Amino acid sequence: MSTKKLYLGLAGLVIVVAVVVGVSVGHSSKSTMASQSSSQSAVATNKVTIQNYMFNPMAIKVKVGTTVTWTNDDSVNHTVTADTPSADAPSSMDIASHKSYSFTFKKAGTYTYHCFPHPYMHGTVEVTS
Ligand SMILES: [Cu+2]
Repeated sequence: MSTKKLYLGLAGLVIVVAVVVGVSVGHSSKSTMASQSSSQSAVATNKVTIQNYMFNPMAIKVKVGTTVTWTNDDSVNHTVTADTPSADAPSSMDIASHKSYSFTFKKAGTYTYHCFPHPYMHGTVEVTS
């Protein structure tokens, strides 16, 4: 029996294991990075700026009873219109350039909203008790 052959076989096995482990480690670290960049967490603030046809920050979180103010920094009118209209959700008239709109959230929940003239503009307010 040749010990040289046995060693060669073991070396080959070690290489195969190393490659498999290396690939799976590389994979998992990549997928972790992808999930981190895709999950956008809500910002704790009560001020939203409307600029370049976007709500900034797009997602905010506040406590029940907080008044949130949206300020329009664009030259065109925008609105803050709840996706699901209710007395507990924001619904502004046109917010003119450099004007603002405020709404007090009295009930916990996740409120998604958009801009009426520009339905591709989206925002979210997470209200917690
Ligand atoms: Cu708009």
